[in-house]
Amino acid sequence: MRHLFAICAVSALMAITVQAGTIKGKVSFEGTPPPEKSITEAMKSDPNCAALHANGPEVMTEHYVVGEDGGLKWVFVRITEGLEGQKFDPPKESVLLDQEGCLYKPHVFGIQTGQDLIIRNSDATLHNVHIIPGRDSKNPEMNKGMPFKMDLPPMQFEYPEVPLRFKCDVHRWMFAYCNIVDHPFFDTTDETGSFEIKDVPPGDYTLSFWHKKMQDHPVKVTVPAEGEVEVNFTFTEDMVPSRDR
Ligand SMILES: [Cu+2]
Repeated sequence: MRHLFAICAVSALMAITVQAGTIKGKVSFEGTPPPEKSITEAMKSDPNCAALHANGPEVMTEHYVVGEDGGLKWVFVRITEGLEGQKFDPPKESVLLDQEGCLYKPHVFGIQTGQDLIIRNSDATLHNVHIIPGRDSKNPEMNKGMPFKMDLPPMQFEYPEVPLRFKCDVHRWMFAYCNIVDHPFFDTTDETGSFEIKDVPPGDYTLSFWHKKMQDHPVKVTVPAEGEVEVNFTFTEDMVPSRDR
Protein backbone atom coordinates (compact mmCIF):
# COMPACT_ATOMS: atom_id res chain seq x y z
CA MET A 1 0.00 0.00 0.00
CA ARG A 2 2.83 2.39 0.90
CA HIS A 3 4.45 1.54 -2.42
CA LEU A 4 1.27 2.51 -4.31
CA PHE A 5 1.20 5.94 -2.61
CA ALA A 6 4.76 6.57 -3.71
CA ILE A 7 3.88 5.81 -7.34
CA CYS A 8 0.89 8.18 -7.21
CA ALA A 9 3.01 10.99 -5.75
CA VAL A 10 5.59 10.68 -8.52
CA SER A 11 3.02 10.71 -11.32
CA ALA A 12 1.43 13.82 -9.81
CA LEU A 13 4.61 15.80 -10.41
CA MET A 14 3.85 17.40 -13.74
CA ALA A 15 6.79 18.33 -15.91
CA ILE A 16 6.88 22.09 -16.28
CA THR A 17 7.91 23.04 -19.80
CA VAL A 18 8.94 26.59 -20.51
CA GLN A 19 7.53 27.44 -23.90
CA ALA A 20 9.38 29.86 -26.11
CA GLY A 21 10.00 30.40 -29.78
CA THR A 22 12.53 32.10 -32.01
CA ILE A 23 11.99 34.95 -34.44
CA LYS A 24 14.56 34.97 -37.21
CA GLY A 25 14.86 36.40 -40.65
CA LYS A 26 16.68 38.58 -43.08
CA VAL A 27 16.52 42.28 -43.84
CA SER A 28 17.29 43.20 -47.45
CA PHE A 29 17.75 46.32 -49.52
CA GLU A 30 16.24 46.40 -53.00
CA GLY A 31 17.61 48.79 -55.56
CA THR A 32 20.80 50.83 -55.66
CA PRO A 33 21.98 52.04 -52.24
CA PRO A 34 23.37 55.60 -52.05
CA PRO A 35 27.17 55.66 -52.22
CA GLU A 36 29.09 55.91 -48.95
CA LYS A 37 31.27 58.93 -48.23
CA SER A 38 34.95 58.87 -47.39
CA ILE A 39 35.94 59.75 -43.82
CA THR A 40 39.68 59.59 -44.53
CA GLU A 41 39.96 63.27 -45.51
CA ALA A 42 38.11 64.45 -42.38
CA MET A 43 40.35 62.27 -40.21
CA LYS A 44 43.35 64.40 -41.20
CA SER A 45 42.03 67.01 -38.72
CA ASP A 46 43.47 64.74 -36.01
CA PRO A 47 46.87 63.31 -36.97
CA ASN A 48 46.45 60.64 -34.27
CA CYS A 49 43.36 59.31 -36.05
CA ALA A 50 44.92 59.56 -39.51
CA ALA A 51 47.97 57.63 -38.28
CA LEU A 52 45.76 54.76 -37.08
CA HIS A 53 44.58 54.25 -40.68
CA ALA A 54 47.81 55.19 -42.47
CA ASN A 55 48.32 51.68 -43.87
CA GLY A 56 44.70 50.59 -44.09
CA PRO A 57 41.99 50.99 -46.71
CA GLU A 58 40.07 54.25 -47.10
CA VAL A 59 37.66 54.71 -44.18
CA MET A 60 34.07 55.00 -45.39
CA THR A 61 30.72 55.79 -43.78
CA GLU A 62 28.53 52.73 -43.08
CA HIS A 63 25.04 54.06 -43.77
CA TYR A 64 23.68 51.60 -46.35
CA VAL A 65 25.81 48.47 -46.01
CA VAL A 66 24.38 45.97 -48.49
CA GLY A 67 25.98 42.54 -48.90
CA GLU A 68 26.37 40.54 -52.11
CA ASP A 69 23.05 38.77 -51.55
CA GLY A 70 21.19 42.02 -50.78
CA GLY A 71 21.31 41.72 -46.97
CA LEU A 72 21.26 45.06 -45.14
CA LYS A 73 23.57 45.46 -42.15
CA TRP A 74 22.99 47.67 -39.07
CA VAL A 75 19.21 47.34 -38.85
CA PHE A 76 17.95 47.24 -35.27
CA VAL A 77 15.07 44.75 -34.92
CA ARG A 78 12.95 44.66 -31.77
CA ILE A 79 9.48 43.84 -30.45
CA THR A 80 7.44 47.04 -30.09
CA GLU A 81 3.98 45.65 -29.17
CA GLY A 82 2.72 42.56 -27.34
CA LEU A 83 4.85 42.63 -24.18
CA GLU A 84 2.84 45.31 -22.33
CA GLY A 85 2.78 44.89 -18.54
CA GLN A 86 5.62 42.35 -18.48
CA LYS A 87 8.88 42.99 -16.69
CA PHE A 88 12.23 41.48 -17.63
CA ASP A 89 15.38 41.59 -15.52
CA PRO A 90 18.33 43.11 -17.37
CA PRO A 91 21.01 40.63 -18.50
CA LYS A 92 24.11 40.34 -16.30
CA GLU A 93 26.43 40.72 -19.30
CA SER A 94 27.44 44.27 -20.10
CA VAL A 95 27.42 45.89 -23.54
CA LEU A 96 30.71 47.36 -24.77
CA LEU A 97 30.93 50.49 -26.90
CA ASP A 98 34.51 50.94 -28.05
CA GLN A 99 36.20 53.91 -29.68
CA GLU A 100 38.84 52.36 -31.87
CA GLY A 101 40.62 53.90 -34.82
CA CYS A 102 38.53 57.00 -34.14
CA LEU A 103 35.33 55.10 -34.92
CA TYR A 104 32.55 53.84 -32.67
CA LYS A 105 32.46 50.03 -32.58
CA PRO A 106 29.73 49.00 -32.95
CA HIS A 107 28.04 52.18 -34.11
CA VAL A 108 24.53 50.60 -33.97
CA PHE A 109 23.68 48.43 -30.98
CA GLY A 110 20.87 47.44 -28.63
CA ILE A 111 20.78 47.46 -24.84
CA GLN A 112 18.14 46.73 -22.23
CA THR A 113 17.06 49.27 -19.60
CA GLY A 114 19.15 48.69 -16.46
CA GLN A 115 21.85 46.76 -18.36
CA ASP A 116 25.47 47.93 -17.98
CA LEU A 117 27.07 49.85 -20.82
CA ILE A 118 30.84 50.19 -20.76
CA ILE A 119 32.25 52.98 -22.91
CA ARG A 120 35.89 52.35 -23.82
CA ASN A 121 38.58 54.42 -25.46
CA SER A 122 41.08 52.08 -27.15
CA ASP A 123 42.86 55.00 -28.82
CA ALA A 124 45.68 57.01 -27.34
CA THR A 125 43.91 60.22 -28.31
CA LEU A 126 41.12 62.37 -26.90
CA HIS A 127 37.51 61.38 -27.58
CA ASN A 128 34.58 63.24 -26.07
CA VAL A 129 31.46 61.13 -25.67
CA HIS A 130 28.37 63.30 -25.98
CA ILE A 131 24.99 61.61 -25.42
CA ILE A 132 22.20 63.63 -27.02
CA PRO A 133 18.72 62.52 -25.87
CA GLY A 134 15.75 63.16 -28.16
CA ARG A 135 13.37 66.06 -27.53
CA ASP A 136 10.88 64.03 -25.43
CA SER A 137 13.48 61.81 -23.82
CA LYS A 138 13.79 61.31 -20.07
CA ASN A 139 17.34 59.96 -20.42
CA PRO A 140 19.93 62.52 -19.29
CA GLU A 141 22.46 64.23 -21.52
CA MET A 142 26.08 63.27 -20.87
CA ASN A 143 29.30 64.85 -22.03
CA LYS A 144 32.59 63.24 -20.99
CA GLY A 145 36.13 63.63 -22.21
CA MET A 146 38.20 60.45 -22.47
CA PRO A 147 41.75 61.71 -22.98
CA PHE A 148 43.59 58.37 -23.16
CA LYS A 149 43.03 54.58 -23.25
CA MET A 150 40.43 54.04 -20.55
CA ASP A 151 36.95 52.74 -19.66
CA LEU A 152 34.19 54.84 -18.12
CA PRO A 153 32.45 53.26 -15.10
CA PRO A 154 29.47 51.11 -16.21
CA MET A 155 26.38 53.21 -16.90
CA GLN A 156 22.71 52.26 -17.27
CA PHE A 157 19.70 53.79 -18.97
CA GLU A 158 16.36 54.01 -17.23
CA TYR A 159 14.09 54.73 -20.20
CA PRO A 160 13.57 53.09 -23.59
CA GLU A 161 14.70 55.23 -26.53
CA VAL A 162 15.33 54.23 -30.16
CA PRO A 163 17.73 55.68 -30.99
CA LEU A 164 19.68 57.49 -28.29
CA ARG A 165 22.36 59.33 -30.26
CA PHE A 166 26.02 59.47 -29.28
CA LYS A 167 28.53 61.76 -30.92
CA CYS A 168 32.14 62.69 -30.38
CA ASP A 169 32.63 66.43 -29.92
CA VAL A 170 36.24 66.17 -31.12
CA HIS A 171 35.70 64.13 -34.29
CA ARG A 172 32.68 65.24 -36.32
CA TRP A 173 32.39 61.92 -38.24
CA MET A 174 31.88 59.85 -35.07
CA PHE A 175 28.23 58.88 -34.41
CA ALA A 176 26.69 55.93 -32.61
CA TYR A 177 23.07 54.83 -32.17
CA CYS A 178 22.31 53.22 -28.81
CA ASN A 179 18.89 51.54 -28.98
CA ILE A 180 17.34 51.09 -25.54
CA VAL A 181 14.39 48.74 -24.97
CA ASP A 182 12.77 47.47 -21.76
CA HIS A 183 12.95 43.77 -22.71
CA PRO A 184 15.57 41.37 -24.10
CA PHE A 185 13.91 40.69 -27.48
CA PHE A 186 16.06 42.55 -29.99
CA ASP A 187 18.98 42.06 -32.37
CA THR A 188 21.03 44.02 -34.90
CA THR A 189 21.44 42.63 -38.43
CA ASP A 190 24.86 41.36 -39.46
CA GLU A 191 26.60 41.66 -42.86
CA THR A 192 24.18 39.12 -44.38
CA GLY A 193 21.16 41.09 -43.08
CA SER A 194 20.30 38.24 -40.69
CA PHE A 195 18.89 38.58 -37.21
CA GLU A 196 17.70 36.14 -34.54
CA ILE A 197 15.65 36.78 -31.40
CA LYS A 198 15.47 33.77 -29.07
CA ASP A 199 13.35 32.69 -26.10
CA VAL A 200 10.30 34.75 -27.04
CA PRO A 201 7.13 33.73 -25.15
CA PRO A 202 4.48 32.47 -27.61
CA GLY A 203 2.02 35.16 -28.70
CA ASP A 204 1.15 37.90 -31.16
CA TYR A 205 3.60 40.76 -31.52
CA THR A 206 4.65 43.71 -33.60
CA LEU A 207 8.25 43.57 -34.72
CA SER A 208 9.86 46.80 -35.89
CA PHE A 209 12.78 47.36 -38.22
CA TRP A 210 14.80 50.50 -37.50
CA HIS A 211 17.52 51.84 -39.79
CA LYS A 212 19.32 55.08 -38.98
CA LYS A 213 18.41 56.66 -42.33
CA MET A 214 15.05 55.12 -43.18
CA GLN A 215 11.70 55.09 -41.39
CA ASP A 216 10.93 52.49 -38.72
CA HIS A 217 8.73 49.71 -40.15
CA PRO A 218 6.33 47.59 -38.04
CA VAL A 219 5.41 44.01 -39.04
CA LYS A 220 2.92 41.66 -37.28
CA VAL A 221 4.27 38.30 -36.15
CA THR A 222 2.92 35.28 -34.27
CA VAL A 223 5.45 33.35 -32.24
CA PRO A 224 4.69 29.63 -31.86
CA ALA A 225 4.99 27.79 -28.53
CA GLU A 226 8.04 25.97 -29.87
CA GLY A 227 10.16 26.33 -32.96
CA GLU A 228 10.81 29.27 -35.23
CA VAL A 229 8.95 31.90 -37.14
CA GLU A 230 10.66 33.60 -40.07
CA VAL A 231 10.13 37.29 -40.76
CA ASN A 232 11.85 38.91 -43.72
CA PHE A 233 11.73 42.60 -44.49
CA THR A 234 12.90 44.58 -47.50
CA PHE A 235 13.80 48.25 -47.52
CA THR A 236 13.54 49.69 -51.02
CA GLU A 237 15.29 52.50 -52.84
CA ASP A 238 12.25 54.79 -52.56
CA MET A 239 12.49 54.65 -48.73
CA VAL A 240 15.86 56.43 -48.88
CA PRO A 241 15.40 60.08 -47.79
CA SER A 242 15.78 62.56 -50.65
CA ARG A 243 18.87 64.18 -49.05
CA ASP A 244 20.76 60.91 -49.54
CA ARG A 245 19.77 60.35 -53.19
CU1 LIG B 1 36.49 61.04 -31.07
